[in-house]
Amino acid sequence: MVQTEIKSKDDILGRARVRDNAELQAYYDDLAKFETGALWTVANAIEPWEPTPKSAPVLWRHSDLREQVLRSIDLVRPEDAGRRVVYLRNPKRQDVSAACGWLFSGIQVMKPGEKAGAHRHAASALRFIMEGKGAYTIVDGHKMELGGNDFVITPNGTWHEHGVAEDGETSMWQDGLDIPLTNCLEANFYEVHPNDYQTTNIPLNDRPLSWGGAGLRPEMDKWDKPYSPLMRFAWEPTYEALQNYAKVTDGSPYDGVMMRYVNPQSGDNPMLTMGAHIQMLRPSEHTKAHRHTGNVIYHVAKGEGYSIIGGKRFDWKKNDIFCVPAWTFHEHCNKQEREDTCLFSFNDFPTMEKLGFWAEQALKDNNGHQIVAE
Ligand code: 1HN
Repeated sequence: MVQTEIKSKDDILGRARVRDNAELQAYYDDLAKFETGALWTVANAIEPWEPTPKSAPVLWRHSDLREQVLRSIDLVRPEDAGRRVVYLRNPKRQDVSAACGWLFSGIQVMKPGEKAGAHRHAASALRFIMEGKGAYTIVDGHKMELGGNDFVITPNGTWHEHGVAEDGETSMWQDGLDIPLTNCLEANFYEVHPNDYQTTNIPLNDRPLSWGGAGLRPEMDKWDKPYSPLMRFAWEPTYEALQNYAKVTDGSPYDGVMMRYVNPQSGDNPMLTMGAHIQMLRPSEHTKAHRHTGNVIYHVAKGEGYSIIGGKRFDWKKNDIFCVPAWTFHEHCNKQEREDTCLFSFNDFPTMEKLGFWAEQALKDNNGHQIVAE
C-alpha cells in the first residue's frame, strides 16, 4: 500500500513510517520468539529529534526540608544508616533515585561527636556545606575541616568518611553523586573500609594548605591522580574571586558572573565525571534563557531570586536546591535591588563533553526570555 497522507513530523522519508497490518503483526510475533524485533517499530522512540529529558524541574525548599532532615537525627544513627541522608527525589526519576538526569543529591546531617565510617565506591561525590561547625571529611587520609559554603570533592574510588568534632555544632550539607550514572553504566563497586575508619599521619588540611594559594603550585607536592589535588574549595576565596571578576567582566548573558571550580594543576574539572560552578547575579540582574545537554543541580549560596525553568517560575532563597534537566530552557533573576545573589551548582558536563555530547542553544524568541506558564 502506497502511503501519501502526511500525519506527523515523523511521517517523512528518513523516519520509520511503516503502517501496521495483520501480516506485519504476525511477523513481529515470530521475531519476538527469537528475542529479536524490527527496528522500524522502535526507531523513532530511540532516535528522538532532540534530547527528551525524563526529569522534571524541581525546587526543594530549605524551609520545608531543614526540619525534616533534623528529625532524622533522633530516628537513625549514622552507624546503622551508613549515611544519614534525606535524598532529593525527582518525581520522574524515582526508579533510579536520581534528583535530576543521572545525578543523585541529598542532604546529610551529623551531630557533634558522630562519625560515619569509611567506604569507597566507583561513583564520585561532592559536598556543599550548608550549616554547622566542626564538620570534617577524610578523603584517602586527607582530613579537611569544612565551613559554610565550602565545596569538597570525594573522587571515585577514594576512601571517605565524615564526622563532626565533639565541640562542634550539628552540621548539614548537600551531597551530590553520579551514582545513578554509574549504575546506569553498570560500573559501580562499593567497599567498606576493613578498619571501619581510616588512620592517617597526613597533617590536617594538607590539601587546601598545599594547593589553596591562588596561582601558586607547591613544588614538592607530587600529584599524579586524575582528580584535583585541591579537594576543598573554601567559600571566602571563592566569593572574593567572584567579586573581583565581577569588577572587570559583564559576565555571560545566560549565567551572569560565572566561575568554574577546577583542578589547579591541570585546569580541568576537579573530577572526571562531574563539574561545579559558582555564579553571581548582580543586583536586579536577569539573564537570558538558554539550554544545553547535561543536567544541573543548583544550591542557593547567597541571596534570593527566581529561575524560569521550562516555562515555570521557581522562587528561591538561601540553601534552597533546584534542578535544571538537560535541554531545558532556563534563566535566572536576582530579585534583590542592592545585594548580589550567588548560586553554587554541580553538573554532569565533564561526562557530556568527554562523550562528545555537548550542545548548547540560546532562546531566540521573545527577546531571549521564556513565557511563564501560570
Ligand atoms: C555516600 O557515600 C555518601 O559518603 C552520601 O557521605 C550519600 C548516596 C548514595 C551512595 C553513596 C557519603 C550517598 C553515598
